[in-house]
Amino acid sequence: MTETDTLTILRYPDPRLHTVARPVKAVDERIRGLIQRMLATMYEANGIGLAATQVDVHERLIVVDVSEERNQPMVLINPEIEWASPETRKGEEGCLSVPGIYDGVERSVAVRVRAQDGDGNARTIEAEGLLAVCIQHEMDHLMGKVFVEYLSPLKRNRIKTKLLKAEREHTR
Ligand code: GNR
Ligand code: NI
Repeated sequence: MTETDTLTILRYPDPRLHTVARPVKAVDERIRGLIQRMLATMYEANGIGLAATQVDVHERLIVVDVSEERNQPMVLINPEIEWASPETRKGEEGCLSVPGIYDGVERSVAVRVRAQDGDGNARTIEAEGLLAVCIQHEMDHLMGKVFVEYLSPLKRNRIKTKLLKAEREHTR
């Protein structure tokens, strides 16, 4: 068994994070390979989700695993929100593309999502709790939206400055 290569995760404020993804045309070998690399990248980074946008692939594909044991991978291709609960809750979020930053975001507490799985089969997912939050966070990425855009311009600018400085110091 050979290890799957991981991918580089784009970091805010990289402008490519604001690209709107296009639908996946066919769940073929290319997409299956991408799914495996995205899962390896998510697990290596200890994330609970990853959107293709974050690895500079602008197609509607996300992977998620909110299980404690990290053994319940979920693949959502061309996901669409069918229903979102009017009830919302503010919860602490982080993002692999915004390392070290955590802040509150208001989200629907439950969603029903229509998507294709890794075999190209249509399915409907009813999610609540952390899974619902994660799916909404990932679907925002596919629309070119990063969670810091829900924060005040002041907070967002502080985050931008902090990450650019960290990047400069790392590159030096
Ligand atoms: O790993 C992640 N944790 C997380 C925690 C609270 C709300 C959302 C997330 S998603 C994030 C991984 C990531 O950046 N996905 O895009
Ligand atoms: Ni994210």
